[in-house]
Amino acid sequence: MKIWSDKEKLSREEIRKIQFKRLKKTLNHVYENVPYYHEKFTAAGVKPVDIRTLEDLRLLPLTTKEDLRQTYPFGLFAVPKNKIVRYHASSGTTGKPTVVGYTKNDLKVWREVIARIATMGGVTNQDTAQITFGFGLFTGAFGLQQGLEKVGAGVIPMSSGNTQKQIMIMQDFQTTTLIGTPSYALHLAETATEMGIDPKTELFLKYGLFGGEGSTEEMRAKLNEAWGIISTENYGMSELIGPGVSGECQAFKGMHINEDHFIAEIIDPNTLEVLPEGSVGELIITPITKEALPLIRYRTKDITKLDTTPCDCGRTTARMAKITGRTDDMLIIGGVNVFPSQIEGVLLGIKGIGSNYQIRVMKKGYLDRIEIDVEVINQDLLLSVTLLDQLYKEIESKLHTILGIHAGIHLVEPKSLARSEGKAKRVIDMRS
Ligand code: DLL
Repeated sequence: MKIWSDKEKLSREEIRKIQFKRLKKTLNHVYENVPYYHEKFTAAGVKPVDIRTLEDLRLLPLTTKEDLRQTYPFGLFAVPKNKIVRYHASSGTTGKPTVVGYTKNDLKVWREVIARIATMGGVTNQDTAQITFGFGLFTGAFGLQQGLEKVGAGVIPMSSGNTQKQIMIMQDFQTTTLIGTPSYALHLAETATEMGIDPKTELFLKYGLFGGEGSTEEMRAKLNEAWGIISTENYGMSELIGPGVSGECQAFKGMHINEDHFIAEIIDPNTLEVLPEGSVGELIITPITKEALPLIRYRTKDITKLDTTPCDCGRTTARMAKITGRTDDMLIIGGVNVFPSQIEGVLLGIKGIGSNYQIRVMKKGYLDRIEIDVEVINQDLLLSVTLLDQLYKEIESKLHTILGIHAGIHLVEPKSLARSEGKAKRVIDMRS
């Protein structure tokens, strides 16, 4: 099986050497060019010169989404705006998104790390890859597109939705590689069957590259069976690059981290102490080649563990295990990140509804669905179809603007939702 880059086969010592050199460069870059980091380092009593070994990284303060929120939109950018050639964004915890930027070189790095992941998944220039992630501010689609093209695959930028058309194109273009979330891939297989097309024998898929949301081994087995494919998983995050942080090879022993571009640590999310290899904890990532937005020790909030033992595939890079959960309350709805605080922000800004609400997350077939019960303030409103419809539409469209997804809204009688006696349990996730 081909390995895209020699950088994936370096000795552990060589990897650490490269990481340290690039880390030092990145630290100097942010210290000199991002006043926010300069102050943050000063407050922590540390300067780039104090970092003398790779292990000294832990002396540096962690970065969180809150830091990005406070400096919205461009406060953590380390280059002037005229060096930015691309913007993307992901969900913030409130109404404003988290904005990320890329220089020309950042895009080059992005293409490279995706090319590696695509190769791990089996993709070559013989393949036709259909991207079902949404093209737009989300990093998933554009990120994968460029790297797949670098490998030489023929990309079909289908974007999200239009499920029946996706199947038609898969059939007519003889798509061999499916790119998307695992839940949408299952939905697609089901839809093909409903259309009277056997996904295994009447379509041409060989590979699935899935990511953007968690999945289980059971789900992989279902996907492989339904499509007759080899599926691999990949992981990433907008703040760090988008997809491309890590990807799975066909030894299926975890996702290889592109360690010449990212340093990974695992911390205890409560004490914030760095944990030894193999421990389960929160993943912290420091990108070490990013020019536009080099975040230092970014708290991903994702729970996993690391393994640097040799892999059967011949790559020497550390592998991260499947994400088993998050340390915050972020929900992932069909690959879209949703914070309950975003929903609350919208609801509390709408006249005519109370402050009590309940969010329910469920599966409809293989797809995620979010339903929100909201109390109206005035009982009489429930008697007027016109007013009710207006209110419903207002809530629906404001939530769609902020979340980027459609939620099912149920307007209910005043004081009909259960009141909590302690911490309000606003979210019921019925998916697991
Ligand atoms: O989801 C980037 C991406 C796109 C990765 C497409 C892979 C494929 P964000 O929208 O910023 O970026 O969401 C990042 O999604 O912190 C995880 O909680 C979750 N996530 C991403 N990949 C996986 C995965 C993209 N393979 C957040 N398993 C992350 C579990 C994942 N969770």
